[in-house]
Amino acid sequence: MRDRGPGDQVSGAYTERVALSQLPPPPERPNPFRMKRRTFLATAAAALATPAQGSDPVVAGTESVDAAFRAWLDGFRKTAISSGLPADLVDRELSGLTPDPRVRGSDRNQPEFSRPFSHYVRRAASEDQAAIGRRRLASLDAGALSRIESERGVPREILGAIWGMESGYGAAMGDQDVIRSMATLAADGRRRAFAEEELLSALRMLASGEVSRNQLVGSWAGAMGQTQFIPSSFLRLAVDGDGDGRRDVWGSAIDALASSANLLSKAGWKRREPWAIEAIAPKGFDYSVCEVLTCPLSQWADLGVSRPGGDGWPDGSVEASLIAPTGAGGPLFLLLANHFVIRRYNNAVTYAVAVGLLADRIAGRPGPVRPWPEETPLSLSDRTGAQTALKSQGFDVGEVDGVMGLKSRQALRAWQKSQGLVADGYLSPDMIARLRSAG
Ligand SMILES: [Ca+2]
Repeated sequence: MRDRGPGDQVSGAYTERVALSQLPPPPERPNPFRMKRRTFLATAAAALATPAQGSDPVVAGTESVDAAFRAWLDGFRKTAISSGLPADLVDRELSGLTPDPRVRGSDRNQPEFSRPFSHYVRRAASEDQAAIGRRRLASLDAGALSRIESERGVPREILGAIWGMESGYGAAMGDQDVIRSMATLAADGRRRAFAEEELLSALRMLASGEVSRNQLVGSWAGAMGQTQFIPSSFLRLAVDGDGDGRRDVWGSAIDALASSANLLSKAGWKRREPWAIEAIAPKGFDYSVCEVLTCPLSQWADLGVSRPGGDGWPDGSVEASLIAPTGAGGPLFLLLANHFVIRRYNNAVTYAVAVGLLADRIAGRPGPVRPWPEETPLSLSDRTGAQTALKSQGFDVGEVDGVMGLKSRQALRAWQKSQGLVADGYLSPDMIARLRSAG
């Protein structure tokens, strides 16, 4: 992960794990196998997810933070031992543990400016990145790669793209101690259930003897190795791809890619199906169906949606949903099931679209025919101002938090429709100005 997007950051085996991205700063994404089909980030800053739960942390001075950390640690120690972990191991790993301020910072960081969708995906899926991916894939054992593809059904370019997104093809796996990071997040309260589960899993990895203590390093969100698996995903889904009898997602790229293929395969990857098909909508098209309507390609055709160049659909019965991530003026994508499978890795549209586009490029397929529009980064106050204006006019945006999540995009589409505008749910400076003058 090194180049992650607009709102994601913790990605990786998150959704089945979590990995961290590097491009922008981190919001998050805990939550493994839950997939939200129609949630996607229209604007760059979106993926920030988990709202605060429990106590609002910090604020207080260091002493009370430490006291809160110690109190949590005492309770967790009992939980760990009663879950069956050996007391001597638990005591050895937890004694003397202190919170990691870097994790706190990462967890709370919300960028002032969102990174526009197209800026993110163009950088993540650049020709340079694709060239590195092709070279790195070519350096691996070709027989092992072919075996992974035939056993799991996931093509190597998808695995390569995830590898690139998650760790820069193994170059940046994260150097933060996973036990300390998870303890910090757990004590902090907002992601307690997630972090405690991952911490228990990390301790189980040690208890089993399968990994050594110094392998438990990764992103601030606990994602480890070349394809960034969180501990619970490692335990459930990591596999030995190179046949040496060990699941080494740190030192063996083949193990890491085989593990990712296993994750995707278990999440429902469909063999020989693309992640998306680029689409063109007719004049006067009602974009308010974006993100909310899932129907067969034949029905999209009935609505006037076509493919650039006039190509036919591969199979009209395949279900798809439409997104216009940069508005009606930019590329449109009919997302197929495999896009949502990629979202198990990191539940952010930006991330999954970047993986798809990078994979296409690694495989030598052309990118979108329609050019990306010029996009302007929006400030936090631009975004909260738009949400406030929508809310004051009676549109339900959810929380006014500067994150243009699905609810806010739906509200914007409804407002655009009420104004006779193209209802694409895309927040541009022009739309912000219209919202302000209307409010
Ligand atoms: Ca191995």
